[in-house]
Amino acid sequence: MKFKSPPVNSLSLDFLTEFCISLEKLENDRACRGVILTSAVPKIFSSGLDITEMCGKSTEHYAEFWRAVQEMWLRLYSSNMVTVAAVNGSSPAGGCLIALTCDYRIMAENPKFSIGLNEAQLGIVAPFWFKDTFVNVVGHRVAERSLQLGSLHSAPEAHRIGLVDELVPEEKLKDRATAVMQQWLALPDHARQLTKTMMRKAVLDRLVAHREEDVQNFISFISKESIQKSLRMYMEMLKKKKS
Ligand code: CO8
Repeated sequence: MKFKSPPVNSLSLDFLTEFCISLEKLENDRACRGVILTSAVPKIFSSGLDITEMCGKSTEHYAEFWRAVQEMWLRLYSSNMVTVAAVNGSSPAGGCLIALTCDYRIMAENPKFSIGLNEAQLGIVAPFWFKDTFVNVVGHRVAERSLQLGSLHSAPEAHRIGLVDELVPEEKLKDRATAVMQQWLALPDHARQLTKTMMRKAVLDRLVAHREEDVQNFISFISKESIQKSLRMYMEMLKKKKS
């Protein structure tokens, strides 16, 4: 599956809705046992949640948007398919979450590409299920430091801390992702799927049990004037960086 929502593959409500529908179709297709996620936008895997969806909108909109973010994560983290992220560009915040949610991550070895949960840099806090997914990949200490600092790690550093499983030259990314997929698909589906469920169930169950509470937390947090101000300043900073 190739993300193609220029300029930066930000995760808007439309993007998330289409992503979930596409995933569901693949999930229900018995002939499809695995999916490689990558980007058709040069230099960017995904810029994370679309910040404009979280700025100056109604409470109803925030609720709908946040449910779509939850849905994306729940579907991907619990997928029966083998999921491989071929990270061919920068991947902050929600983009990093998509990669973390996969079974295996391969990143293009370009040191200019960065990946991480940088929410703290925006003055916002990564939700508990972002944090849980991160901890499950890199361990508690690395996650704690990286989350508090809102670190964006260069590709080599991401590999060093275990945030991505391997680095390959960009032109070899597709072939390597295909080879990894073949390796994972060589196992019997039922054994692999049950093992995946065993490893991920507690974290999945936690969001399922607190889903509505999590929506309300998001709404009250994002509606705060101080948070809105931080997000507006961040967007302005992105625009200024350009000029
Ligand atoms: N949302 C909306 N618009 C964005 C986003 C985004 N995430 N990222 C970039 N854009 C826009 C830019 O403002 C710019 O718009 P315009 O052309 O109108 O000026 C356009 O996309 C292109 O951006 P750049 O010029 O910056 O493109 P570059 O190729 O130079 O850089 C990057 C690409 C590296 C992706 C850079 O744009 C960047 O760092 N973006 C910000 C990424 C980021 O910090 N995302 C975090 C989003 S928050 C999130 O995912 C989790 C939130 C959890 C919520 C918890 C609340 C309780």
